[in-house]
Amino acid sequence: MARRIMHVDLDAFFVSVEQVLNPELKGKLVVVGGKADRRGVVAAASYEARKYGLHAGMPLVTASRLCPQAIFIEGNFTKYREASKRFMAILADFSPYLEPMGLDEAFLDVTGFESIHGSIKQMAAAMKRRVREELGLCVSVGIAGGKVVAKVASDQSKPDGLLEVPEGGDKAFLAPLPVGTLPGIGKKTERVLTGLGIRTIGQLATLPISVLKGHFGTYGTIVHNHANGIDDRKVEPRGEAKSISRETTFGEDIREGEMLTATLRYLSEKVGGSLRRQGKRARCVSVKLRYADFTTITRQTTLNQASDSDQAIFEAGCRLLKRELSGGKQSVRLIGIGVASLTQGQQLNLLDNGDIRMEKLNEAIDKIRQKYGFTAIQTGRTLLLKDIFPVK
Ligand code: TTP
Ligand code: MG
Repeated sequence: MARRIMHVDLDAFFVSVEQVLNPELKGKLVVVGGKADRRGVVAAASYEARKYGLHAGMPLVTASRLCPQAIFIEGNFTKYREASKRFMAILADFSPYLEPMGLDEAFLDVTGFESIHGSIKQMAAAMKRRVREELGLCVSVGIAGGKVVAKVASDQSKPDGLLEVPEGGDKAFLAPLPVGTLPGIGKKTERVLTGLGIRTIGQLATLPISVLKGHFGTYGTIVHNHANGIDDRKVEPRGEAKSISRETTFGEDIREGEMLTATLRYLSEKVGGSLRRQGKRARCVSVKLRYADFTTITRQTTLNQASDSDQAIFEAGCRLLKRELSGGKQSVRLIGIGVASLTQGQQLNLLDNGDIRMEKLNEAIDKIRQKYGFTAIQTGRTLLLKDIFPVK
C-alpha cells in the first residue's frame, strides 16, 4: 500500500494563542516578539500583518516602521507550551504514528486510515474541526507520499488550508514551485541555484547528482531526492528517551552570568540524577538558551568519555555557556541543559581516583535526595538559587 503522510502546522501559532485568550485581537494586525521600541525580532505575525511585509525574524523596529498601527505583544512561552500540549493530544487521537516537530507542527503516518474516516481528506477535515472547536486554533494540513512533500503541501495551503497531493503525484506537484519552497533550501542555496539558472524545483530535479554534490557536498543527494519527490524517511513516534534534558524559564529575563551558571548547575544535577536512575551515561552535552526576543540557540559538545556525573555535565555545559555569552548582548529568558548519545551501564575505561571519588559522592547525594528531596543537598553554586527554587 502506498504511504500517506500528513503534515500539520498551526497558523500564526503564537499570535493565534494570544487571540484566543484575548478575542479583541482577532482579525487585527498583531505581532508577538516584544514591544515595538525593543531590540529583538518578530516571533510571529498575524496574516493581516503579513500583508504589510511583516514576517518572523524581522527586527521589531523594521516591523513597526512598516506597520506602525500593529499591536505588539511580549508573548508568553508557558501559554504556547500549554496550547501545544493540547494540540498534540488531539493529533494523537487520530494516529499513534505521530512525530511532533517543535511546538506547532507534526507529521502523522496515516497509511490505511481512510477505512476509518472515509478518506484521508475527511480525516484531515475532522482533525481541523476538532482543533478549531477545542482550541480555537486554525491548522493547515498537507497530505502526500512522503514527509517533504507533505510539508510543502501544508505550507502552500496556508492559512486554514487542506491540500492533498494525489498518490504518485509528488514530483509533479513540486515541479512548478520556486526552489525556495523546498525545505532545506535557504536564501544562500537559492542564490547559488539562481546562479546556475535554476528557478523551479522541476529544474532542480533534472540536475545530475554530481553537480549538486559539487555545490552542496553530501547534502546534494538529499536535495536531488527531495526535488524529485523522493523521501522515504519514516514518521518516528517518540520512543525510549534518546536524550534527557531539563530547562527553566526565568520569571524575568536574566543578564548576570553568575545566576545563569548557578541555574545551569542546578539543572545539571537534575539531568545527572536522571541519568543515574536510568543506569545510563552520556557522551554529548548541549546547552539551550532562549533570549529575550525568543531567539533560541543550542550549542553542543562531546565528552572525552561517557559520563553520568553532575560535575562533568556541568563543566561541559559551563564551557558552552561561557563561549556563548562572551559575545552576549541580550538577556536570557530560558536556560536548559541536555545530554544525548546515551549508553547503558558502566564505562569500560579505568577510572582514576578522582573519578571514583566523584562517583561515590554522587551516589551518596542521590541517596540523600531520594530520602529527603532534591533540595536537601545544595552544592555551593545552587545556594544562590534558594530564593527561586523553594527548599522542601
Ligand atoms: P511557524 O509555524 O514557522 O510560524 P507560524 O505558526 O507563526 O505561522 P505559519 O502560519 O506560517 O505556520 O512557527 C511556529 C511558532 O514558532 C511561531 O508562531 C512563533 C515561533 N517562531 C519564533 O519564535 N521565531 C521564528 O523565527 C519562527 C519562524 C517561529
Ligand atoms: Mg505554524
